[in-house]
Amino acid sequence: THSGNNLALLSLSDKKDLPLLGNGLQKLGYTIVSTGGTASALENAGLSVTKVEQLTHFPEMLDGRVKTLHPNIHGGILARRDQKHHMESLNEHGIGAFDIVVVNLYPFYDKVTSTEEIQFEDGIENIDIGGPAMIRAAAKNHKDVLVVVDSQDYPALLEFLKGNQDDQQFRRKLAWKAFQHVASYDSAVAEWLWKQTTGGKFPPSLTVPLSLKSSLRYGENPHQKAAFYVDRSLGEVNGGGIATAIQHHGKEMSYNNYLDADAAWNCVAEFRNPTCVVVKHTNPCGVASRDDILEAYRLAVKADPVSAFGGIVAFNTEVDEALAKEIREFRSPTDGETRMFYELVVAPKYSEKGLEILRGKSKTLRILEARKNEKGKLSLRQVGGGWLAQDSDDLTPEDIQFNVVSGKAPQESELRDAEFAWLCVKHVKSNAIVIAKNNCMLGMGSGQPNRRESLRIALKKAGDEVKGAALASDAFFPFAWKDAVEEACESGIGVIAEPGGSIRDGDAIDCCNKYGVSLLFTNVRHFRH
Ligand code: 93A
Repeated sequence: THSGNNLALLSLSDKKDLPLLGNGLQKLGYTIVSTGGTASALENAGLSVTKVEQLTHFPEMLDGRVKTLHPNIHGGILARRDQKHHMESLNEHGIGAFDIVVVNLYPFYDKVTSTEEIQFEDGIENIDIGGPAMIRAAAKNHKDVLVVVDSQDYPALLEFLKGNQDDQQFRRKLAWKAFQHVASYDSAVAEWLWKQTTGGKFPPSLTVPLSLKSSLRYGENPHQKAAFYVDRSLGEVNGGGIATAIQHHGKEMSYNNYLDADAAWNCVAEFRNPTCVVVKHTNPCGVASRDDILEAYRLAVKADPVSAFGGIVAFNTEVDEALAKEIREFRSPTDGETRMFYELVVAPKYSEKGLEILRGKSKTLRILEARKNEKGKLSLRQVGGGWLAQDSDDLTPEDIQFNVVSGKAPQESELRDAEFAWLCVKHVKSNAIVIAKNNCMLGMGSGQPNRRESLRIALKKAGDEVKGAALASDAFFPFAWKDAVEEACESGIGVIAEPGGSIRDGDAIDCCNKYGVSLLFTNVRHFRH
């Protein structure tokens, strides 16, 4: 041991596993010093504790705003044990040196993101000042002071203390985590204050509080190192999305798994009816909505069984026993024999039985339970030397109008198909074309640098089923005659939905009128680059 005092300072808002820590420290002969609430909790657990006031000879004051901000506390944390005059100063003032500092902060994130509206003053009071000061002091002096900010690290701390070997690596790791923790905390405060002052107007303040979730085995390719960070600006309680999904089973999530799961989950979560989405390389290659989710699943796979193999399957309904069995047993429609293989299943819920059956499908199958992304989130992308920020694209068919610009008006069922295709096309990489009918995607063309090529791919996939189907295009057609619009009309498409806005809109309308196809302008574009 370093100071010989065996003194530990504990100040914890979140009392999780406090008895475990307190007992462990006491057994190892440590004297515990604590702030009011933490001291009470320790006493309730039958442990003896010294109150901070006994060291500071000062009551906790200003409603607790000043509790630990005192030389008798900070001197005991910051003194360098290898500097004689530091230790002499401590002696002179009767200050004991702390070996361990365990602090977690006022729950600021949870407070300001809780579903109940809170007063501005409440937010302010939840900004912890004394806690970060202790954490930073201990982290600075980590050579001699162990700093812990996460209850998950209690067992490792106790193990470390039991051993006789000092390990500076362990201490540095704790210090790194401590500074990470405080930095992310302060970012959340800054972000909240920015929202309070500007009402959340664009451009946003970019103190995005990221905290490391996990390091990944590798990035998009095996030669790239990678890690995954969680955006804590929404709080752990309310933030949905893939970052907060629970993994119930399967191999470790990879970089590409996260990308694909995100794409699949974002897409499926936008549908109201029971829907299955199959994604490959971030593009939906099968989408189907049905009252019967089993049927939706089969149709989504059948849309493109070759691509679906090794893909990501997403549902917006619970995966129950029947659905899990279907996922386990379903054979590839290409040969009717091979059982379908997937990287990952993501859904909002699993029944106990459903989960058990899926677990039995394969050891590697990743099973994720996710909550819906909040709308109005900031989307960030990196370019060389900077970041691009934009609002997330939250518009769905319910938010927009499908204006009939052709002579012929679509039938009610065609309009439904167009809306379905429109919701799909938003999730496909540009240039994006989707062909759909009867709540099922029949074909899609994605990522081609020219729209006509995307159309041809989509038409080829849809095959004969294209007759009377709806076609959605994420952006307008620059040319109509002898180009994409005419090709679509000739294929037998019943209705086309596109943003409109081209100088040749007139050609597109004339062309649709010639072929008796309905044309809808949405005035909304859904580029996805
Ligand atoms: O209000 S503070 O910023 N002022 C302080 O001096 C102080 N010291 C510890 N908040 C302070 N704390 C925080 O109190 C800790 O970070 C911890 O979250 C909490 C523990 O209080 P209690 O032990 O009374 O529950």
